Amino acid sequence: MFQVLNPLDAICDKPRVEAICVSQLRNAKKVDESILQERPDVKIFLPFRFLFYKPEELFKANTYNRFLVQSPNLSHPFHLHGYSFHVVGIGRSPDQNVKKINLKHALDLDRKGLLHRQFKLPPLKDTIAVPNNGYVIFRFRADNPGFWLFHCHFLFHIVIGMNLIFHVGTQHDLPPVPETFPKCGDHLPPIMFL
Ligand SMILES: [Cu+2]
Repeated sequence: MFQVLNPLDAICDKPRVEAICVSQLRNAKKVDESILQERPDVKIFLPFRFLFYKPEELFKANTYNRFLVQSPNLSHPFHLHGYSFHVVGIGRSPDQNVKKINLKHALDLDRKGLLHRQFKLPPLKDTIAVPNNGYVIFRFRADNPGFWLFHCHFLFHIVIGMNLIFHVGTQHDLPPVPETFPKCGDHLPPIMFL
């Protein structure tokens, strides 16, 4: 008997014997209560998708389309710099007729309270697999000023645009640059082999 962590089917709204979702793990440490309030200060929806080409578009003579083609079962391991976040929900649409979750549908589900969330000691992570055609809900307190990269960890997805920057605070909130921070001129030119 074994259990799968992070099942690809993303059925995470009920306990299962054969699988555990990350959102069902419990944090062994104390969780900041204010993080768990029903309404967060700011709610951000971040939809992303792949562009699908018809074969005749993809293989058109004298063109080189720069987007990737997605395999249908791919989940995207999103990683946030500068923070850990509490994972409170993972899933797919509860509407069996909806095969793909888009922004409009996610907003609609959220408004109706149908996006499953669990607030009992949600685990702390800095990377989470976003299920294909599904969603992840996480929370963090934006108290670390800076410019923080949030991106899919497949490097070939970063280069086609699956990444963004969270800008937290203002220039005024940033600590001064350390005096020992490397600058131009700190390195000698490379040794030349003749
Ligand atoms: Cu990806």
